[in-house]
Amino acid sequence: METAILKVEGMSCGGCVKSVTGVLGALPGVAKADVSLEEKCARVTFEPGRVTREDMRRAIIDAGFEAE
Ligand SMILES: [Cu+2]
Repeated sequence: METAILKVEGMSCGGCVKSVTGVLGALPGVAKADVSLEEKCARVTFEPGRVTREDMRRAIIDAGFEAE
């Protein structure tokens, strides 16, 4: 397992945090996603080879937020 930390912009409440946590958690290969509204970031534990940072970034953007 590896951990990736992505910056997430555009979250304004607990509902946004739930959305981002949900889309990340739904990606195959993601074991765990911790999303912080205060820190504007997502800390993702994942299986390298099954999912990439770019997949995570894309999922966050598709959910309507900004990610890098
Ligand atoms: Cu919200």
